[in-house]
Amino acid sequence: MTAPPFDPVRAGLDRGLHALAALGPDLAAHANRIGAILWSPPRIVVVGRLKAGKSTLVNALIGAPVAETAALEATSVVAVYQDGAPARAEMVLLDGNRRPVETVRGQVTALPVPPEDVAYLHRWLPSAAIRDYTLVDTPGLATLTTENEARTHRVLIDGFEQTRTASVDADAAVFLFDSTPRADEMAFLAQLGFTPLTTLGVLSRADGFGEGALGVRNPLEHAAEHAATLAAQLRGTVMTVMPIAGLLAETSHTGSLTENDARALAALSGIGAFDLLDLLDSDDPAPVPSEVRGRLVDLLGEYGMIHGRTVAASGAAALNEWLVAQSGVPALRSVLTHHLGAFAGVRRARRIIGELDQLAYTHPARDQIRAVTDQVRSDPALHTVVLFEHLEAMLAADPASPVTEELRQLVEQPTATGKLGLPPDATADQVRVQAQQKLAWAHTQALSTMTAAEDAALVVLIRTYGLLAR
Ligand SMILES: Nc1nc2c(ncn2[C@@H]2O[C@H](COP(=O)(O)OP(=O)(O)O)[C@@H](O)[C@H]2O)c(=O)[nH]1
Ligand SMILES: [Mg+2]
Repeated sequence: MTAPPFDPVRAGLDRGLHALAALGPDLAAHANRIGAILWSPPRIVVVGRLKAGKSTLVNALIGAPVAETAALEATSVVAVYQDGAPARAEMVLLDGNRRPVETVRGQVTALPVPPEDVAYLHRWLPSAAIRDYTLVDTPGLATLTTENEARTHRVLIDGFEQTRTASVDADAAVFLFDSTPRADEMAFLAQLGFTPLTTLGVLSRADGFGEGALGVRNPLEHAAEHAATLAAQLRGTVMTVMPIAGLLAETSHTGSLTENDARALAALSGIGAFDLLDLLDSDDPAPVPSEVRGRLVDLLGEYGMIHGRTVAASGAAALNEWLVAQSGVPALRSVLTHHLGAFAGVRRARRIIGELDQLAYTHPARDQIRAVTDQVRSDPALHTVVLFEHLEAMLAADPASPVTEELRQLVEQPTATGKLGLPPDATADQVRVQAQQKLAWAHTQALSTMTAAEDAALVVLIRTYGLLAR
């Protein structure tokens, strides 16, 4: 394994774990267990109802057709995709035991035990695309199969609290919906217990949005507009909403498109859009055979076929590039790495501090363990993690409190100006004045708090504004 880049948060936690290990042999074992969480990449879970396009998007992000999109048995099981060689798969049973699973050309075709006995499928693939975060594909929710919903629920929620061994321990979620999310989807998301900073909304199947490929409006533009409206509406639940055409990304990122496909598509130029779609339903062999047309629809969808024809004349590479640009996936990748993935890392660090707290509750050496957790919490490198911890507590206790919003801004914004809600070009003086005002505000708030969480959060806010005021 290559050494991960230096990360001050990890370094701070690692120091804490070393201090814990030095307290005694059994605590060294605990330090090792907790250290395993520290050194594995954060996990991002992809959720949404059946057929929302989750597996298609997972394939596109990984760059290989590994997640099942057909109605195979494996579709009904949670699957964890982690960077690693050699490519292999294990199933994790409900009791936490693991068993190897055979793969055929990268696909799991059958499970040796009934899916209801499987907590999740753990797959390793050598892929740089999933080096910074592990992706978790889930079966749909609230659909035809209540079975599937129960399974997703069990691994993601029940698994958190009860069976740690069988849990997939997700740190962030990508939530897919193809129109406005329904009440049951929002309720499910709330149960998962992520913060808006660790939840990304995806308006999926954007190429078919609204009236679809034949509508008056361009579906991708229409979807982008709707995504912006949803992002504002769902601000309390998601960091943002991005319009994505996963199918176009899957086709272009997995190398499925051939020069023959591009030639066949170009041969369909000059036909009106309505006539082209009529042609797809007919068995007329001209101008390209119907099975070729079928393949093109599977690869490109209706929008991709209608609008990709002109580009296709320039060949498969040009068409591929066009698909990537239309899909919205490059922007999604960037948000996954720099925002959602980063906050998932913060959440993971918070979980490690939580593990140390838990140990202090249950272990006889509680005072010494407390000293270690106090040390970790006061490390300046972990300040954002501590703010995040209070943000989580405030979201549970009183999401509408202005303290919650302040915490969110402090965690979400990387710069001092952003943390204080100032424009990026604000001067040092303006930063100081604003920090002092916020400090005064926090002191006033502290006189009349509504919850214990707010009490605790204000102590940290006051410290933070004090630091920013200097
Ligand atoms: N046109 C179009 N079809 C899509 C898109 N994403 C997924 N699909 C299709 O929708 C169906 C369900 O997708 P899948 O990824 O299996 O959904 P899941 O149940 O959420 O995993 C498949 O037939 C996909 O080809 C998209 O962005 N555009
Ligand atoms: Mg699926």
